[in-house]
Amino acid sequence: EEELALYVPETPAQGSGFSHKHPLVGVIMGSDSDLPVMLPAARILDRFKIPYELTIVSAHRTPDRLVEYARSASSRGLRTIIAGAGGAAHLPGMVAAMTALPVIGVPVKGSSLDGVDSLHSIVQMPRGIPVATVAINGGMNAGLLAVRILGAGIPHLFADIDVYLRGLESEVVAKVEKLEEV
Ligand code: RP5
Repeated sequence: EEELALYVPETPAQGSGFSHKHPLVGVIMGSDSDLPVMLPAARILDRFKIPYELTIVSAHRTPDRLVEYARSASSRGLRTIIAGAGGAAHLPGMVAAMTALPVIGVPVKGSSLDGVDSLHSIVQMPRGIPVATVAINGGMNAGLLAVRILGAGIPHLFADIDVYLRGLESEVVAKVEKLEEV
């Protein structure tokens, strides 16, 4: 069982070159039932040694907590927020309305409408308030997008992303070579 209380990963910023130990990315979700979808985002941040925090903020069940979280995010040192929610998924959009930080929305697949409800709720933001929306259950890509947002201004992180991409390339090349042996 993963600990859901606000937490910093085991290996916060070691070797990453970040000068402070405060989280740079906020990973939030509407319910603990979203955790399986959001954990891949956290694992990506672990992999790139980016300090983050992970917690539950529900737009509907904890509206005051939502306001407090979003309003304090940038002054607490966060640089981007990943927000996942299912159903009538207002969390990412409401957070984006209350902070100037970039917000990445993760539509979580619910039981009745297969996540299309969540996708539409998150992606159809009104003019002026953008949310960068990833695929339904796209937690991993949300993590990678957060890394890219940070990496654009941090050369060694930018280089790490390139190494990651070369790794993906090598995996496919290895599979191609294996297929040629068949
Ligand atoms: C949303 O409602 C949450 O983000 C979750 O995806 C969905 C169901 O929540 P639970 O009833 O499982 O707590 O707010």
